[in-house]
Amino acid sequence: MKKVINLIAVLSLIMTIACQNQAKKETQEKKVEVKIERTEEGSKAEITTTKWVEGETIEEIEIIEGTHEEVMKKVEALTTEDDVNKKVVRKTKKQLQFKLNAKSDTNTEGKVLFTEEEGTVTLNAMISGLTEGTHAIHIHEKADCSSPDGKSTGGHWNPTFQPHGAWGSSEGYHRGDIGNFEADNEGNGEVTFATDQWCLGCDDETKNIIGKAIIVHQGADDLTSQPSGAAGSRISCAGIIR
Ligand SMILES: [Cu+2]
Ligand SMILES: [Zn+2]
Repeated sequence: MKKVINLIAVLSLIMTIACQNQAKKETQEKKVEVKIERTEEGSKAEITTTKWVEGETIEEIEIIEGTHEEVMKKVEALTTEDDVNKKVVRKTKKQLQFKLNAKSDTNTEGKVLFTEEEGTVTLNAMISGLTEGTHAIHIHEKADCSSPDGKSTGGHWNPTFQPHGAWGSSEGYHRGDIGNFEADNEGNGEVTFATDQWCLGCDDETKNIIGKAIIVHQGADDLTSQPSGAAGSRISCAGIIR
């Protein structure tokens, strides 16, 4: 099938509208991108609208097909107002970011970013003030970082009642068993971890990580000791809350 013939114009119209919602006092930002392609039958426009509302990214893709004149008319209308007949593909991206706070008399701090897109949650953590070498990172069961030793977060988050272990192990593992990462000789470490076994605020309590905590440990997780891998003291903590 020779459907898409030639790309005649990629017109990128970026509008950043910062408007204050009076009632809720939240700042909304919006970006609109328009891509126009000429096909055998006429033209096709893809309009991507990205909005940032209270830390959540919402992406909407609208596809308009028809004769070139029709498409251009609708694109024009769309970039001014929303009411035209169109196919809407809704794609939602959620993002939540937290600060990791030092615990157990350390200076271990950092940032944690969770992104949920198309059923996958990606964790990205940047951690500083570590001792060089291997450290464990887990999700613990309560978003309560109030105690100086981080123990107020409880044990490992384990909604499926499995033994502690290496992520993906056939012998079982906790849904909070992220594992280990390395810190360099300047005390910095980075963690990237993605899974479809978590969600940000869905109804499945075996997947929902909202209300839980991220804990970084002084030592390495041996991936076998019960109930938590003998990873030592809890040196940094962040509650996963909205
Ligand atoms: Cu832990
Ligand atoms: Zn565990």
